[in-house]
Amino acid sequence: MDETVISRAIIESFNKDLLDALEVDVAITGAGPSGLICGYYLAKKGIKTVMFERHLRVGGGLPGGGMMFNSIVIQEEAKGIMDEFGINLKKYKDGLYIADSLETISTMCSKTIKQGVKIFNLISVEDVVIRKDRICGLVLNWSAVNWSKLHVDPLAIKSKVVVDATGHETDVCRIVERKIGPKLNTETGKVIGEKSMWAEVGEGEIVKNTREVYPGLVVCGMAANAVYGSPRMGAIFGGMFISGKKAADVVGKMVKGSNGAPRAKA
Ligand code: 48F
Repeated sequence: MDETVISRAIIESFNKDLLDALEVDVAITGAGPSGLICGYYLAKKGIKTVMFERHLRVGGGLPGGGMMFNSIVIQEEAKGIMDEFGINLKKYKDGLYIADSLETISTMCSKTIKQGVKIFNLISVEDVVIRKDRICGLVLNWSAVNWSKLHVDPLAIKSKVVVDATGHETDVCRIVERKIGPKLNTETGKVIGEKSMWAEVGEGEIVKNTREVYPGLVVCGMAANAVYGSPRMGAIFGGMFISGKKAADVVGKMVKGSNGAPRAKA
């Protein structure tokens, strides 16, 4: 086996995937739980979706469970999503379940990729592409370039819809606010910022907050609560999953031309 064959196989296959990502229906920023779930349900609707994750690993805040105790809590309302993914739940008390955080995130990642979503890790979203007051793509760079503060220009992709699933950072919304001004559809036009922990209220409000926050930009997961000024909720994840699924419905209605057929990985 010639080493250059291995190199050629990797370079050719990655380049093909990256070229295929240049024009997509949906580009999701952040492969945490809400982004993964959103991607899974979009691909299931036959919508061409790619995802960019800044870090080496996917999963955002989920693998760490609560304070590194690697379990998460799920409410009854999200049980259907866990069942669809085939993730084991242990009943803790009426209406509340416990799941292993590593089983949860590895299963969600695997099923999302198998459903047809291409996830690019180690790539950061550093800006958006804009046309006539509408977000229509993402500006990307290697995370290593950003972390080492090298002066290297980015590349861009186009998408019909962008999803901000960046969690507490609310990165894409903050970029839009910084570059375009206070034009988000929040009370102030700006990212209001998440409030201190109140699990019940946060879990209730996250679904309402999952919506189009600027033309072409949908926000889900903890980013939704942060942009609209709702509380954080800690290691209970039902709202996060339901938010990801709702985002897929919102985005699905915005994207024209979906054939409604499941998108399977070639
Ligand atoms: O933080 P994260 O897990 O967001 P989420 O899906 O879930 C929140 C929960 O994990 C937890 C919680 C439960 O109640 O509050 O925190 O809303 O995942 C966000 C992902 O986005 C990536 C980041 O590395 C993480 O994996 N990310 C953030 N900014 C960027 C990014 C960026 N500019 N480019 C690419 N990825």
